[in-house]
Amino acid sequence: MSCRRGALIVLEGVDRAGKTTQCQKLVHALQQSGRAAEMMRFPDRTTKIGQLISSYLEKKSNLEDHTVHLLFSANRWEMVPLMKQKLEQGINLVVDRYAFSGVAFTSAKPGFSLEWCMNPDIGLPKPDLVMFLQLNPNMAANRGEYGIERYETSAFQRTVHQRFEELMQDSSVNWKVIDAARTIEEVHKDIKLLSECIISLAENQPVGELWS
Ligand code: Z5A
Repeated sequence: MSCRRGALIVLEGVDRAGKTTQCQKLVHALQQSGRAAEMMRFPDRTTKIGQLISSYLEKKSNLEDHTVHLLFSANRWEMVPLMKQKLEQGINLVVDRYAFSGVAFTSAKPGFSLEWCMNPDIGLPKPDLVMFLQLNPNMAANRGEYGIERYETSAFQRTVHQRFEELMQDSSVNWKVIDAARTIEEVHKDIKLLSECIISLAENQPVGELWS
């Protein structure tokens, strides 16, 4: 395989931080500059596992907490062959939420340690860059009411935010914190710059394994 690999770029952040907006803008900008880029999102609600998760999030069904955590992880693992294939083809993948959301959300529930939550995702393709869109709860509230899906309450989201802060202490992951309280264009400019740098750095290196 002679072509340079694509970079795996992840956007994480609290509810309404602008992850989806920024993923879409980044993919568009990279494509406009002549780079191959595609967006993925987790959960991927299109697969059979994703449909179980979607029904749970929409509160149409209940699942035991360990079980749903493992389903979120399985939903990432089922996409790994496709992710690896695309990266090898030189396609840059821009991913809306990844294992970090998985750990932050489940470990915000009583009785779950970060360590237990990280275990099923050990060995996933390691992101070359994880950008955390930082937004305080008051600013998030100004972007509209919380939705009706599970987890969409301010108390739970505050605990999720603390778990993300703990995850960001891990220097084995290339975290960058982005001030998401600015305009969409200002945030995009930073994200694009960081992404262009990491694409150049990643192209000659093998894809790593997360948390291993
Ligand atoms: N979850 C889990 O438990 N375990 C896992 O392993 C994974 C996920 C992967 C589904 O998430 C839920 O699954 C999620 C985590 C959990 N639960 N919660 N909460 P989802 O990805 O399907 O949906 P979402 O993550 O809830 O979307 P979001 O966080 O609400 O939104 P966002 O992507 O961060 O923001 P947005 O859609 O781009 O923008 C939100 C609004 O703000 C919109 O009106 C924009 O126009 C506006 N916006 C965006 N940027 C700006 C700026 N800069 N200024 C002003 N307004 C802005």
